Amino acid sequence: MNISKDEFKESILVHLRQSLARVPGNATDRDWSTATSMAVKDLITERFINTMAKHNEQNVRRVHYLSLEFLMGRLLSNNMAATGCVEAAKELLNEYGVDINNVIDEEDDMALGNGGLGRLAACFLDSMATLDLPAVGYGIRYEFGLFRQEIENGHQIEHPDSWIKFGNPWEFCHPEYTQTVKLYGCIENVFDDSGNYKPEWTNYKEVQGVAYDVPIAGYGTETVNFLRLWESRSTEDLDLSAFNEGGYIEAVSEKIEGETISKVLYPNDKTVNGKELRLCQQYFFVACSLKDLIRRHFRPEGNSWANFADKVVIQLNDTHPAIAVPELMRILHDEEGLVWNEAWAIVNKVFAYTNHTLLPEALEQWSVALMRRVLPRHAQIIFEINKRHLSEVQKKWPGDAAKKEILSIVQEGHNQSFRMAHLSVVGSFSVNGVAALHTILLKANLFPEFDEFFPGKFNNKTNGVTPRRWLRNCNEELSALITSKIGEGWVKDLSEIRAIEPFKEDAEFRKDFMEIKHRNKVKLAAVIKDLCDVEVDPSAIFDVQIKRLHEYKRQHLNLLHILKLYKDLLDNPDLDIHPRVFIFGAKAAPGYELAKTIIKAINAVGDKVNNDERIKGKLKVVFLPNYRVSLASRIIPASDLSEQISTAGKEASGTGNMKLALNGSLTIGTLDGANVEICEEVGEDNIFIFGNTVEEVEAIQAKGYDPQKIYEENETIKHVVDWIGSNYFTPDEPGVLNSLRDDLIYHDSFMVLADFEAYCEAQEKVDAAYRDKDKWAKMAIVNTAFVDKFSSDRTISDYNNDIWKLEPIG
Ligand code: 26Q
Repeated sequence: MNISKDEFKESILVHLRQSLARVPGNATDRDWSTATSMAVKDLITERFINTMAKHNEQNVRRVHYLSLEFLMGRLLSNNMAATGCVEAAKELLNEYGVDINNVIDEEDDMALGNGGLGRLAACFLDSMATLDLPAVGYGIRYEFGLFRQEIENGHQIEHPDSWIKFGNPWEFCHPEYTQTVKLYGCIENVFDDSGNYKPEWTNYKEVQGVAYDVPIAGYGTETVNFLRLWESRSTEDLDLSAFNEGGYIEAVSEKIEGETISKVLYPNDKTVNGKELRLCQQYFFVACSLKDLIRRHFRPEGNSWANFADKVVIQLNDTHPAIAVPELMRILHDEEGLVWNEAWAIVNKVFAYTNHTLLPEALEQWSVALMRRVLPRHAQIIFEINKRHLSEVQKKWPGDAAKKEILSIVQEGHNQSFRMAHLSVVGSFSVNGVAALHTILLKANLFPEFDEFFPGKFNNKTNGVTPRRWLRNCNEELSALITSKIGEGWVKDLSEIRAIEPFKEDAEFRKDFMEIKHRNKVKLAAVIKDLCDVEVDPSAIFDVQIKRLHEYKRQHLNLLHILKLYKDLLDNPDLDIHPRVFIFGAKAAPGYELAKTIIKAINAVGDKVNNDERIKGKLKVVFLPNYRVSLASRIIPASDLSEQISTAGKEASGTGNMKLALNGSLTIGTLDGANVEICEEVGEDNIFIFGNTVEEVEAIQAKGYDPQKIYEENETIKHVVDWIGSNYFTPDEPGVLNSLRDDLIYHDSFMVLADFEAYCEAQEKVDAAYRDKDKWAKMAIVNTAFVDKFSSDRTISDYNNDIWKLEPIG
C-alpha cells in the first residue's frame, strides 16, 4: 500500500458515507462491499496513473489482446491481494462486526465469457500485469453476460445475468474516447483526380462505442494495465433526423437498435451459426479497438505508420476478432492512402492468431451474402486478400487446383462463405495452438497445407492459469502451508513450488495437507447443502467434473459409470467401495438439446441415488447450479479427483485440469489436450490415464465405429444404457431421456461406449489408491508441486519471447 493502513481503513468509511450515503449502522454487506471496492480501486488508480505515464513517456511497444470474452469473475479479493490490503480491510470490517467473506460474496461475477477461452483471457491479463508487460485488453461490455442457470425439476432454465444492476465499482467510463463505427450501406466505385480507385462507403448506419476501463493490477508490482470494454450507443445524428421529421417513436426504436449490439453475450461456445448480430458485435468492438489503438499510437510525436508495427502487436483470441485483418487493410488503404502491398506488410507484422479448437462445427464461417450486406467493403477486401494469396499459392504449386481450393479463404458452393480461420492464418505472422498435442493436430490435420505453405508460422503455447486466483486466493490455508515451508516466492514464480515435493515424505506435512483438503471439503459440503439440499460426507471421495456441458467432454461417460456403481451396490449393498460424492457443474448452450438432456439425466439419477437408503449413503450425485468463476473457486480446493475425460483429440487444452491439479486433486483423464503434458509433469504414477488415444480413435473411426455392437455385446453397457432410457429415473416425465439412450446406441459421436470399460477400470484404481491414505497424500502433493509449468506467467513469457517481444516496464 502506498498509504498507511489507517488511511486505507478511513477511506472505506469515507466511501461508505460520501459515495454511498450510508453510515455503518445502516450499511448492508453489499454497501460494505462497494465501499471497500472503491477504497481498493483508489489504491490501484494511483498505480494506474503512474503506469500509463511511464508507458506513454517511453513510447513503449504494447500487445493488444482482442477477445469477445473476458471471464473475470469477482475482482475484490484479487485486487486486495494485489495491493496488499487484505489485512487492513479485514480489520476495519471486523471493527464493525462485518465478516469479510460475506462482503466478498456480495460481488456479482463479471461473467463476460462462456468458458475456457474467456477465462484464459482473464488469467492472461493478470499475468501480463504481474510480469510488467505493457498490455491492453479489448472486448465488449455486455449488459448481460453468460445466462444465470437455475435447475427446475432437473432441467436447466436460463435467466438473464444482470451483473451491473448494482453498478460496477471497478470501471472508469471514458465518454471522451467514444468511437463511431459504420455498418451496412453500400460501396460506390469512385475514382480520384489521379484516376485511383477510391471506394466510398455510403448509406451506412452508425453506432457509437463508449469506452469503459477496468484497471488490471499486477501482483506484487506497481504495474496496472487496463481492460477496455466497449458499450454500444446510438449516434445522436440518427435520432435527430428522425426526430425532426416527426418520427419520435422511430427515433427511439432506432436508438434501441444501436444499443442492441452490446446487449448480450452469445451463450454457445462451440457451434457457430452465422447470426447477423454476432457479426455486428465482432466488427463493432474490432473497429472501436483499432481506432482507439491507432489514436494512441499517433499521440507521441514522431510516431507514424512507418513505426506502427514496431509499437503495436495484436493477439486475436480465436477467429472471433478476425475481421480486424480486413478492417486494418481498409484503414491503411482506403483511408490513409497506402498502396496495397505497403498496407499488407504492416498488417502482416501486427497480427498473431490463437486457435482454440479443432472441431469443424466450431470453425467460423460467414456467408458472403451476409458480409456484403453488413460490411460491404470488407467483403471486397477479403476477396482481394484471397486473390493475392491464391496467386502466391499458384507460384508454389503451379496449376494445382486442389491446393487452391484447400487453401482458399473463400469456401465455394451454393452458400459461398468466408473461412475466418484461413483469413486469420493468412493475415497473421504467428498462429499458435494451446497445448502440445493440439498444436501437433492443428498442423497435421487442420492446416497441413498451410503449415507447408507458411513454414515456421505455426507454434505452440501451452495454456496456463494464474496461481494468484487459482491457489493463493481460492485456497488460503494451503497457500499458507506452502508459504510456511518455502516462503511466498511461488506466488510470482510458480517454479519455486517444486520445493514442496520433498515434504511428501514428511508425515506431519502430509497430515497438514490432507487436513486442509478435508476442511475445504467441509466448506463445500455446506455449499452443497445450501444449493442442492443434499447432505454429503466430507470423508467421501469428492469426484469433480466442472466445465461447459458438451458431448465431447463426456459428462455422460461419468454418468454411465455412476449407474454401474449404483447397480453394483443394489446387487450387493455391502460392496466395499469408498463412499463418493460426484459433483457436477456445467452450463449447456440454450439451444443444445442433447446437452440439456444430459443435465436432466444427471439430476434425475442424483434424485434417485441420493434418496436410496439401500446403498447407505455410499454414493451421492450433485449438480451445482449456475457454475461460474466464483463457484469454481470453492469447488476446486475441495476436489479429490478431477474428471478430464474428453474423447482424445477433441479438447484443445483444458484449463480446469490445471487448476484442479494445482490444488492437489488427482486427474482421471484421457490423453487429450494438456492432460498429456500434466501426465509428463507429474509422472504416470500420479495420474489415472485411460482410454483410446488419438491414434486409436482415428483407427476405430477409419474402420467404422459401431456403438450398437458394443451395446449388444457388453452386458453392463447394455444395462446402464437401457436403464437411462427407461423411465426408472424419470417416472413423471416418461421418455425425456430417450434421446440420450438412442444417441449412445446409434451415434455415440464421441465414443463413450468405446472408452467405458477402460474408464471403469481406471475408477477402480482410484478407489484402491484412495484407501491408502499416505499414498494418496503423496500423489496429491506431487501434483501441487509439479504443475508449475501450467502457470499463465510461463505461458505469457513464452508468448512474449516468441511472438510479442515486449520490454517489461518495471
Ligand atoms: C463463435 C461464434 C458465434 C458464437 C459463439 C462462438 C464461440 C464462443 C466461444 C465459439 C467458441 C467459444 C469458446 C471456445 C472455448 O472456450 N474453447 C476452449 O478454449 C480453452 C482455452 O484455450 C481450451 O482450454 C479448451 O480446450 C477449449 O475448448
